[in-house]
Amino acid sequence: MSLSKIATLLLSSVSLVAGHGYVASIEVDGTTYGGYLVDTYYFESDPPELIAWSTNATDDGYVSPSDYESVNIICHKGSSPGALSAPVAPGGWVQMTWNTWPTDHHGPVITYLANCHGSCADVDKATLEFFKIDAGGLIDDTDVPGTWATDELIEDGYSRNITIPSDIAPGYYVLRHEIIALHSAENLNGAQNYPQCINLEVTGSETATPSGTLGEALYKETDPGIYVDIWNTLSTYTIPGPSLYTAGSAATATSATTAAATTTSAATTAVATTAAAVTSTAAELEASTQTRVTTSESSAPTPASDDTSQLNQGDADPLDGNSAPATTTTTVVATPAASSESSPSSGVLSGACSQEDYWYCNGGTAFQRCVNGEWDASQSVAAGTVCTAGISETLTISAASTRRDSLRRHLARPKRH
Ligand SMILES: [Cu+2]
Repeated sequence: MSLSKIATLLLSSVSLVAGHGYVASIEVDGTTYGGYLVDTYYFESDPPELIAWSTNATDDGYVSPSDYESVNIICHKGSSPGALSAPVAPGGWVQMTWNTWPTDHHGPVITYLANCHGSCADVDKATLEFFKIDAGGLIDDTDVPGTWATDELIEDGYSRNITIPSDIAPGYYVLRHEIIALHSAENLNGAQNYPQCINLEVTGSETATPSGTLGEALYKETDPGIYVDIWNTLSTYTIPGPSLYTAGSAATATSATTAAATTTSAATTAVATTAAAVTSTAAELEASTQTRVTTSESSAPTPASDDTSQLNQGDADPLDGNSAPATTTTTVVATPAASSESSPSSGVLSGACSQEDYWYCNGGTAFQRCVNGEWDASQSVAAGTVCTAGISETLTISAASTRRDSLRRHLARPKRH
């Protein structure tokens, strides 16, 4: 063992209290693969060959926004490609499981693919062009700081399922999976990115070759989904990075007007999804492989009940204010193959519904009802009230928490790392 490694080992044992995480195992179309156990393998002279990329992030640390234009953001600090790759069919699935995740490190969970144009084992990571295939953001902001994709991940045993687009051309790809922790993101350069990469070999004979974005161009430190105060109520949250690629869509979904994308997973049924009812002018489509639904990149005015007049005391919040135009929301309803209802949390629903007379509360501020098999028009809740987000048999309306509440929470929150 080198002196530098010993020094790193000593340092890392000191900083273990940080208690972040890394992807410890990966399941691909039913086969389980080991992750790069950075706190072990980094210190071994002959670590195992893996599909996972190695890193030197032995402190379980993160990449800062100030590092977004460096190679560190691509697959974490000091990363090198995995020697192996896992075969996966178009429409197949990948489950990324973290060893742990701190409950207060709320934020989006995002996954990309990039074609290696040959083996990924010796690819130059700086040439990889990533397209987004899965993203979860703010699920429900009823109770600040809200329920986030990280909270879902923790609930699901520190894991997230990702569907490979069903039309992707065969070849070797890097899958870049990432948590962005936003608990300090009200500060410029306060977000924390935790990227993790693995190699896949997409099989089959499909033909789609979505265009992508270089890792060093994915984010900017002032992106609205990066520099954001989650300790205040958010009327919307913009998942960072380029638009989501969905099978059958153009590579750049931002120009789509109306599209109906249907993706059905092949052979496996465990996490097969059907994407339906895409109605959009712009933006982010996100569909997780479970019974999640999705938000959009649309902006909406701050709810009228949110009194900003007195309590906004210099508390910089880039999403505050009423200047953002309301735009059409994008909704992708991900439904398990076994059918049934999804549980949307944000975005206006349209089209068919299966649970007659059920209510859908959209982000606490608007509601719809399933009438004659279709979602009716969205209506706002009364000023000063909120509904409990999600689909349910009864619509629960309660008094809105005030700005003062969230400000107090903001000021009283514990010290964070
Ligand atoms: Cu931390």
